[in-house]
Amino acid sequence: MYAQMIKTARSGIKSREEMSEQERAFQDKIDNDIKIEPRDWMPDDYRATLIRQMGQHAHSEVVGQLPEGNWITRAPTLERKAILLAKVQDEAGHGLYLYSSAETLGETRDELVRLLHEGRMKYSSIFNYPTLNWADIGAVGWLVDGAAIVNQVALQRTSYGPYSRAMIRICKEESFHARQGYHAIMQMAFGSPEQKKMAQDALNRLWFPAMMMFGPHDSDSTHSEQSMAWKIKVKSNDELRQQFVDQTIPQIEYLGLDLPDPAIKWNEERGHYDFGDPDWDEFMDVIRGNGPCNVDRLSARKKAWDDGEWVRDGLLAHARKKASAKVAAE
Ligand code: FAQ
Repeated sequence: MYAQMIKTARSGIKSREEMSEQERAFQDKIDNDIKIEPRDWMPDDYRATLIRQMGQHAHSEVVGQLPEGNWITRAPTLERKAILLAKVQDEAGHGLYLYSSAETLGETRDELVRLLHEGRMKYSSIFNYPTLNWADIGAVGWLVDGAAIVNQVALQRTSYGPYSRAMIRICKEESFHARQGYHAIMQMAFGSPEQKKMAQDALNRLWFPAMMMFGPHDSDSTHSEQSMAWKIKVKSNDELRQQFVDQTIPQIEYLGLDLPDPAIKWNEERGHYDFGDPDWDEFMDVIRGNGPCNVDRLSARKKAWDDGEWVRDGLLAHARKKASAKVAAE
């Protein structure tokens, strides 16, 4: 369904006068912060935008397991292994909440997965960067989950009920993820000179990719204007990026690490940190499929999907058998 919907041309934001009565009633609900629920009427583009964003978000959670999962067997202590295992498992759960929420819009999980595997749906750019060593795992928890939380706390107030409720649940788990990451990086930053060097290197490499997670500048964002009018997004890409920078700089200073960007400077007038731009050409390249790990990530997901077919078939056969036994007994 989504594949057909995205083919329909976007008509831009309609003024109140251009809206039909049904569209005006819908916009009034949004403006009054009344959640939209699955059985409510909604414009086709609202539905398609949500399926796109929630589907991409779900894919990000699932693909996001790969860079960290890669380190479960090599975690430095049993405690770190148990923490990482729990975190990676949580990410799978987040993917499931989000696929289920997207299903309430009439799209199946199988279809979303198919579109991902065919390269027709995206997932977060950040997961196309490698995790080279243990410091990267700390930095992923600290910076990547940290950035994800900034975005997801705002999304708790999104206008679509099932998405908003999924976000509330996910945010509770994400804050454990960020804390465990910061704790891991703290141990390295306060550890031996070699460990501190690794922490610095991880920060330097992951800083700009983490900044890219918020998407292009508002002026270059395709969907922001309409998504904000519909309160699918409640804060803009640039607002969220600034919030992330402001909360993370004092954390870097506490660790005693060098700032990863020479342009970072407190701006008294704005009451915010100034900072430099990520390389947007690199961002575009990564989301077009040409990042350092895109090919590996997609092939790992396709393999997992294919290898799991017998499990899905078995579960379906069992569910069908149970359902027909129930019908026979009635
Ligand atoms: N990566 O018009 P906009 C996590 C695309 S969860 C890839 O501004 P929008 C947890 C965008 O899709 C991380 N593509 O788009 C975890 C659009 O292309 P399209 C995921 C990106 O949707 C931690 C085009 O660029 N979080 O990390 C990216 O209004 C650790 C134009 O952009 C979410 O998905 C990007 N970074 O705003 C898991 C949160 N940015 O679709 C495991 C929900 C933009 O037209 C381990 N999503 N694009 O072909 C959102 O809030 C929004 O979708 C944005 C983008 C803010 C990401």
